[in-house]
Amino acid sequence: MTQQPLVGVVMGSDSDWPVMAHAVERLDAFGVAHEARVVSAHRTPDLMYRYAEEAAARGLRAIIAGAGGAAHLPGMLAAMTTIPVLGVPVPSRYLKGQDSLLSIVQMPKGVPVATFAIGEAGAANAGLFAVAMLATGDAALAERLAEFRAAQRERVAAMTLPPTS
Ligand code: RP5
Repeated sequence: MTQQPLVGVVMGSDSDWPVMAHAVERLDAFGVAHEARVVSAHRTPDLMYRYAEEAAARGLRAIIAGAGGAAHLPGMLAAMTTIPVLGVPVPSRYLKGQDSLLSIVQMPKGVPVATFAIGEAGAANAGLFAVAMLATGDAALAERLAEFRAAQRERVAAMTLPPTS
């Protein structure tokens, strides 16, 4: 996207991309300007610090942050900016993302992170949530969101099930 990004999608590693791409796909589908970057809380703490510090001045309105394991990226970003942070727990190898979920959702009071479901659904919903946030101040985007919901409703309403034997 060449437009000034409104949503930053960040993740702790390129191994998170197959999950986090689902957030980016939703932003793309709604034409929301965004950027996607690898920013690690523990491997590149200086980069993370700079990203959070510069986010507001660069015009970001929301940050979707995905991480797995001891997933402190969303919480650390939220600690350093007042831009809303949407946390996506990425499935981890041994604990299947339960660790990521608890790390992100259990923020002590004072610094919120909006936490989504583990994995692909969470990433997609974080993208949709960012769209919904921006749509509160953008009538055209709100209309596209309403159309998306209507299409989804119709698709589900038309679902049929195979007969039982
Ligand atoms: C976290 O560690 C990342 O968010 C990723 O989910 C996890 C594993 O990273 P890699 O070892 O695959 O780079 O920082």
